[in-house]
Amino acid sequence: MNVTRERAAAVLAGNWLGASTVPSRSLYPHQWSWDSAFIAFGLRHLSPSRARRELVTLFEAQWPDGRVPHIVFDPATPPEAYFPGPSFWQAGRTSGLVQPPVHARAVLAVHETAPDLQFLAALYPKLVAWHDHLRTHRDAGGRGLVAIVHPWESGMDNSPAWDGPLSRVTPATGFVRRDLAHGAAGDRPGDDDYGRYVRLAADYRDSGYRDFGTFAVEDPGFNALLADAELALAEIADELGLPSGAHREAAARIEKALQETLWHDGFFFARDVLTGSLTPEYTCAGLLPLVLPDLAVAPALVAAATGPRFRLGRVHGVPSHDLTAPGFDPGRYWRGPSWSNIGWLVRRGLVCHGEFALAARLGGDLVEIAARTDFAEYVDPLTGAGHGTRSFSWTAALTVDLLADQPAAVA
Ligand code: 2M8
Repeated sequence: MNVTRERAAAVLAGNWLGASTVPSRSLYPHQWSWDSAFIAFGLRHLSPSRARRELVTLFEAQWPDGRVPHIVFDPATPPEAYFPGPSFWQAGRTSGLVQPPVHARAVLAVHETAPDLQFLAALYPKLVAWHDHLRTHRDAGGRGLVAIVHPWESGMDNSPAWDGPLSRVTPATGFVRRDLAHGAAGDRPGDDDYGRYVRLAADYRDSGYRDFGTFAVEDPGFNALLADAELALAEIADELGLPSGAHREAAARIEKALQETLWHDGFFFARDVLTGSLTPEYTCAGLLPLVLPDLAVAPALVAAATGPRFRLGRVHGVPSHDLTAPGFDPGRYWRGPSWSNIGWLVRRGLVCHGEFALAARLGGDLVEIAARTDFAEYVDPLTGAGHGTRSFSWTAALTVDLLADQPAAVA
């Protein structure tokens, strides 16, 4: 076995709790929704049964209304290990928010590596209920797009794209941040932003996890991943001999809405539903529609990715924020650093649109920086230096997946 693959496998083994994987033993000691999907993409090459278990465990925590919670708390982990924990959310053993719906694609990938129709048949109705939940409860703008109610739902917590909408929120006080015990303050969101996250989550909780409050945003990343997930669901339905047309139609509708309402002047922007305006920041979320094979504007989006704002192929990974923006910060969380899950998704998008050389370069670089930084949570796009926590699960898992797909990319 390749050395990098062995080290990545050891990270995943170390973060395995027995029925799911924590993103990090120190910073994130529970199960996270989209992390588990990315982790399954890697685990399928190491142990398909563990990959299936990872996803089944997550869906065992699905709410009766179809939502897949963004955190499933480990009862054996002390409450002070993570804030906000179960007593904050008051929702049993989960949080009440969601994260991007990358699960259908993960379920399909696990089945492709190790065919298991029983697994597909068990997960299919749960995935349908999950997507239905988003469609019926989250179309705040009436444009056929999902609105997120909290920055945590985007997975890109302190992205500059949320600064405008977040400025309406009064920061909460009187809580203790646990993340700073495990991460450098300069790598993490600032205190005011954190206070706003807590206030928004508390307000949403107090509404019974139902109402849109002061934050409702149509995120191009979340919606592109939902369209991609509908395409994956169509393939799952085909495998099971079930009708799949409705899933392809759903994907086409979301893609059309994305292009008609979030595409502006050569890029995809988020829309603040409360003001109706597009947020002006160029962030990596705007590149994620590349995963859609029929995307008409793909050539223009590839041009944006390789242009001065993201410099794909000439920096490490895919910067989370516009390199030319005054607020670009190469080491702070989602305000500049490159994350391996975004690089991995963009690489998939490049393959989809025939950009094979660029995809191979990006894939090789992602493997190399993951190995060199001990599977860092994120890296400085300009220097490749690691930031955030180390032995981070999705970085390890996606490295395993890249090595399986691109064996030449050996560090
Ligand atoms: C980060 O988010 C959590 C809150 O959900 C946090 O900062 O405590 C994000 O990077 C998110 O995308 C990720 O899923 C989570 C766990 O890795 O950490």
